[in-house]
Amino acid sequence: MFEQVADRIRSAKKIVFVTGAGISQESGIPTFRGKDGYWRKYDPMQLATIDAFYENPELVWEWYEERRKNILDARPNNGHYAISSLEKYKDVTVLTQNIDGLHQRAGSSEVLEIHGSIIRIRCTFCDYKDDITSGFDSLPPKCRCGNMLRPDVVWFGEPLPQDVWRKSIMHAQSCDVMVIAGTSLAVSPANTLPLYAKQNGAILIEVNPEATVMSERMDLSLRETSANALPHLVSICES
Ligand code: BV8
Ligand code: ZN
Repeated sequence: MFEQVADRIRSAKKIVFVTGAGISQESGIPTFRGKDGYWRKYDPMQLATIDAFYENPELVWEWYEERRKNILDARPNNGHYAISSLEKYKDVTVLTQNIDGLHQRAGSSEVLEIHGSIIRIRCTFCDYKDDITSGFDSLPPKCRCGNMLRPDVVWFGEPLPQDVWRKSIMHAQSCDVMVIAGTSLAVSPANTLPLYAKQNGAILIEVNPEATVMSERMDLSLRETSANALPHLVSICES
């Protein structure tokens, strides 16, 4: 099976990666639903929502500030670097659910952040948006227009940025191989991306130490961590 898939990877022109929290786990960033789950006291599903933000903006901001500091101390791992190194051989696009920016820090040049970025901020009222380059004197931070600022992430119940989602579907529908790495595929509509790829005849490869709800639809499941498995996929393209 692996050999068949290896041939398809070797001959692939366009490879799309769909990544989730698991690919950053080996950089020391906790996943959402794993045993090292995020915020011991709180359920991310209860915090990463617009209602939680307006109910208790300080608490939600504290959660994001703690995560942002942890992310800024983190380094990309071999899984991130393997994906960026593949750009030497293939047309590579990364569709990530992660908000940590580690793919870009590992050198990937085509990254779509379908759930936004923890290192970007935007106003809850006007169209102000900027990178976060330092801490805040008080939480929640305020915009110069006087309204609250929020992390530029997509919360549960919020639509994904339209242009990013439209481009993500276009990439999924035009790839030869889709590698789904480090995601439980529990969250929609991100979890529909493999279906778009499959519809277009792409080979689906899952990289995850555990099975997921879509494992039986995969052409190949590598039951390994992404930091171990992804460098092997690259070596196939190098051979
Ligand atoms: C939308 C940003 C429509 C914030 C995130 C019922 C009620 C209410 C809503 C819904 C519902 N049913 C469905 C929905 C929709 C909802 C949804 O899917 N809910 C799920 C949970 C049921 N989705 C939404 O709300 C989305 N919006 O649908 O809008 C709409 C349209 C028009 C108008 C209005 C609305 C928005 C979803 C985005 C939410 N934001 N993140 C933040 O991060 O703070 S989602 C969050 O979960 C992260 O982005 C995370 O990445 C993502 C998905 O999780 P995973 O990445 O997969 O992480 P997880 O921990 O689950 O899994 C890790 C995997 O890695 C595991 O499989 C593990 O085995 C593996 N792993 C572990 N270690 C490793 C590894 N793999 C490899 N190597 C390792 N070392
Ligand atoms: Zn404003």
